Amino acid sequence: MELTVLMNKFDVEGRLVALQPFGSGNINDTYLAIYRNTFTENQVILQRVNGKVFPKPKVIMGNMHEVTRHCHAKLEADAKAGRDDRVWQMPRIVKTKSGKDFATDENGDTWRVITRIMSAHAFDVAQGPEHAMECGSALGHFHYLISDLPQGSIKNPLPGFHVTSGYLAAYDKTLSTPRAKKLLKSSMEAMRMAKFVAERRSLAVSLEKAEERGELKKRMFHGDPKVNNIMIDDVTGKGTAMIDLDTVSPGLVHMDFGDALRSICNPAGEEEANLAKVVFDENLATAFCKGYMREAGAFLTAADRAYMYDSIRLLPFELGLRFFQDYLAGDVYFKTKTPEQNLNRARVQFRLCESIESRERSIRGALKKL
Ligand code: GN1
Ligand code: MG
Repeated sequence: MELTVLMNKFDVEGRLVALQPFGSGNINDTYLAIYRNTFTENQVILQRVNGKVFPKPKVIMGNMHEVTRHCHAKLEADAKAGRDDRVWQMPRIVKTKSGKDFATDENGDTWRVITRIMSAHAFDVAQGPEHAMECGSALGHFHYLISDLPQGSIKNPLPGFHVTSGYLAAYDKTLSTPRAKKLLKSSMEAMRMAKFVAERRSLAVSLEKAEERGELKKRMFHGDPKVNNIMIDDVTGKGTAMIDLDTVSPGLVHMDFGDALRSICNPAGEEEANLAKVVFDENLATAFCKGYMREAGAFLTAADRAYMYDSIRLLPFELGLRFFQDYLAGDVYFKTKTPEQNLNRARVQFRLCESIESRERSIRGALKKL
C-alpha cells in the first residue's frame, strides 16, 4: 500500500504536505507526516510496528492504549495542581477514521500514528552534563508516572526482553550453527568477543538471581530509555517526554537505569568505529543520576541501590551480546546497513563494559553518595 494511502486512513486535520523517513530506530519503520490547513500545521509520526520483533502487534497497541490513558490522566491532574516546573508531555495515539488505534495493510502489517512532541528533539548522543541531567529527570519522572500503572493491565510485549540468561541461551544455540562457526573461525575479533562473553557469564545473571531471591521486585519499566528516546524541549533545554513506549511492562527498573547510562555516558554513540573513543564518562553519569534521583530517589529501596553498579555494567554487556548474536545469526533482528554493522555495534558495547569495569571503584563510590 502506498504510504499516502495508508496515512489517509488516519484522522488528522489538514492536507498531507510531506511524508518522509524519520529518526534512527533499529526496529520499527518511522515516518514524519506534516499536515497543513490555511491557519496551522499538524505533525504526526507514522510507524510500522516490526512484526518480526513484536510477534503480537495488537498486544503492543493495547499496551500503548493503557499506558497513555493512565499517564495522560496523571499528567493532566499534576499540571492542574501545578506540581511541576514544566509541562511534561507524552505522545497520544491518533485514531483511524473508523475509530481504531491502528490500521492493517494488505500484508497484515500493523501501522499506527502518534502525535509528535513539538518544539522538542532527541539526540543520538549526550550533549553534555546538563543534557544528561535532564535525561535523568525525564526517566525518573517517567518511572513516577508508570509506578501505579496496574501490572495486570499490561500484556507481555516481547517475551524474553531483557532476560540476560535467555540471550545467553540464544547465543549458545547460534554458536553451534555452521554459519556462526565459520564467522568465528575467520575473524580474530569475533573470537576475542566470544571469549569476552564466556568470561562474564556468571556475572550476567546477577540481577536475575537477586530477583529470584526476592531482593529485587518487578515494577513498571520503559524497556528502551536510550538517549534518543528522551525528548528535550528546544526552548528551555529541559526534558519533556519519553517516547518509544512499546516495551513498557513489568520489569526491573535497573534495566532502565543501566540502559539509559550505557547510552548517555558513551558520547561516541552506538555506531562508533574507533574504539579508542568509547569510554564511560563518569561526569555524565553523575549528572544523569542527579536528575534521576531528584524524580525517583524516593521510591528506591536499599536493595535497589545495592544493585545499581551491576545494572550499569550489565546493560552494555547484554546489548553487546544481543548485537553479537544477531551478527552471528545473519542480522535477523536489528536493522543493518552494512554486513559488519552488528559486529561493530557489539564491539562498542563490550568496550563500554570494559571501561565501566575499569572504573568500578570510582563508580561505586559515586553511587554511594547519591
Ligand atoms: C532497539 O527501538 P529501538 O530501535 O530504539 C532495541 C533496544 C536496544 C536498542 C539499541 C525492542 O531499540 O532494546 O537497546 O535498539 N529494542 C528492542 O539501539 O529490541
Ligand atoms: Mg524501541
